[in-house]
Amino acid sequence: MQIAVLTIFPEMFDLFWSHGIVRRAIEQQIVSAAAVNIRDFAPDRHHVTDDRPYGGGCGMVMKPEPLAGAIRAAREKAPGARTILMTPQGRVFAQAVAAELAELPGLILVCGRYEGVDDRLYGTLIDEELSIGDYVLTGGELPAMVVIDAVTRLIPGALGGEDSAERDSFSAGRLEHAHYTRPPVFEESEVPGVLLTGHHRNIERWRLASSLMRTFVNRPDLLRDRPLTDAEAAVLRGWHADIARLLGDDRAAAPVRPGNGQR
Ligand code: 9D3
Repeated sequence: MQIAVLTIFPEMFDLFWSHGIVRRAIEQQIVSAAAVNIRDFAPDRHHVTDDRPYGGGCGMVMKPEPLAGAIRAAREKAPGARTILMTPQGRVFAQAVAAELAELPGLILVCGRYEGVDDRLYGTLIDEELSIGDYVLTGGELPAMVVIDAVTRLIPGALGGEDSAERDSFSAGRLEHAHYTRPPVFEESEVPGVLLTGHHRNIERWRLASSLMRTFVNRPDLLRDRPLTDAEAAVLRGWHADIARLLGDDRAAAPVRPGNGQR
């Protein structure tokens, strides 16, 4: 995949390209990456990229000519690429969006700064707008890095030996189970015994329960939005029975007793 980022701060990407999985994907030519300076496409002598808003008001707007020039140049180098403007107004980025983008031959990510870009860029030069969530940043550079990071690791070969893409789909729709490594006791706190037994069937069961517990407590919305798997339902039924026993409700499960509150 060809990735071009259009920004007035291309240096922000120098460290990003040179570490971890993104670096390895570039070295292995699974992706090509370039940060292009929008200023280089400003037609005026001083390479100005912003101007005051028509109609008045505070803040500045990104001028259309440098952006249009940078986008056209990037499109010529990356035929078939999707041009995406990073903006708080965009569709909210999520794992499903990352998976969709990972299928494309190229991405041209345009980073806004100031109050935004001149609205006349929408339509022909921009295919889509993306936000990374509902909080206010100072520009599209960090969001572009977020998108590139999430997309790169989904491209076949980018994760090397790790079977992590597989595990993504195993745990899809749930938070990950707890992880532990040596030592077995750290500041009085022990690794759960089952993980030291080598009993893989029990370890799988424990991990499913750990994953389900974290999801149930921190992100119950993830469980509401899809049907439960049989394995998940079995774990929940186990907890349900344990809780019923603690409450002394287990023998009275069938009829609803009057006077025991709602439900
Ligand atoms: C809240 C009103 N605005 C500024 C006073 C509009 C505004 C313009 C530009 C707010 C933020 C920005 C800069 N942010 C981005 O370019 C951006 C962003 C973000 O701020 N949050 C989440 N995703 C993204 S993608 C690009």
